[in-house]
Amino acid sequence: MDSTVHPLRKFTRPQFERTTNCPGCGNGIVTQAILRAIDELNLDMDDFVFVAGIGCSAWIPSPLFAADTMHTTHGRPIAYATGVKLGLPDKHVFVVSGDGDLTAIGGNHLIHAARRNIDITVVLVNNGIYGMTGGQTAPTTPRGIRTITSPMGNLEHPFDISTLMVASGASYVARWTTYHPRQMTRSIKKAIQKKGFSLVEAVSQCPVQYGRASNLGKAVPMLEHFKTNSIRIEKTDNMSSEELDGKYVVGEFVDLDRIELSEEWARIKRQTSEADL
Ligand SMILES: Cc1ncc(C[n+]2csc(CCOP(=O)(O)OP(=O)(O)O)c2C)c(N)n1
Ligand code: SF4
Ligand SMILES: [Mg+2]
Repeated sequence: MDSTVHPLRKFTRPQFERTTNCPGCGNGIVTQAILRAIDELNLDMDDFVFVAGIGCSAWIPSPLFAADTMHTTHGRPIAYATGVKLGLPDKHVFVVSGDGDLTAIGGNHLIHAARRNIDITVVLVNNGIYGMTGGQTAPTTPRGIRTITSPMGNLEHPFDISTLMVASGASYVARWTTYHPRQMTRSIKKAIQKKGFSLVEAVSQCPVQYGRASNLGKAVPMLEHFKTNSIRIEKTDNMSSEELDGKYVVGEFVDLDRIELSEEWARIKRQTSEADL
């Protein structure tokens, strides 16, 4: 093999030589974590359907990945993915989209997909902002952070997405930052293999919008910020909310087995067709 060719290049469409990401964007690290997970599991891209919404992170699979991809509407990738999974239950249905897409306009789709426990894998890129539209406050923007729509600092509390997903009924939930690419890859592998709704929250840097408005700066200081402020979930048991303020709690939040929707759907269809005979 030509050593100048990136080992994950085989998973991307040959006509695309560049991604749409700005230099230093965490989306590149998340892209590699997803493709490495597929590579390490020895899975075929033809077994996947990737579904994206609208936003910078939604460009991760579409049109780059050499697979069936759907670039859908803002806030609706989970709804499209639900239809794909029920129609094509043998496919790995994989949603990649942003925090704004999946927890603001698409928030209800997300919690109800977790409640239904449909076998979809979600990688939710949480950069704490609406990156693509110029850096507006999102439901994930930390308190006090300046954005173009909160120039005096955000007054609102952000969602804790991973905890929200556990409470909604997801079967597998993990959170890592882009400072943890190996752990993120391992969790994506588990999420793909899990029969049920699984979500990996990828806390990621947007140096262009988030970094600029909040004065956190460029990619490297943002990665250092993730490194310094991350804490493993196992160590948080006796910590107060004040001690956890500003920290990124990382690790596996849940890993369990529950009745899954597409299998139940297939069972009912079988019963109905047997009753018709
Ligand atoms: C119905 C609808 N509302 C609003 C928009 C504008 N819009 C496009 S992307 C986006 C936010 C994207 O933020 P996020 O999902 O966090 O992705 P990021 O760009 O940060 O990766 C918005 C508000 C749209 N395209 N469609
Ligand atoms: S605007 Fe931010 S999230 Fe979007 S590609 Fe650029 S750095 Fe990444
Ligand atoms: Mg975002």
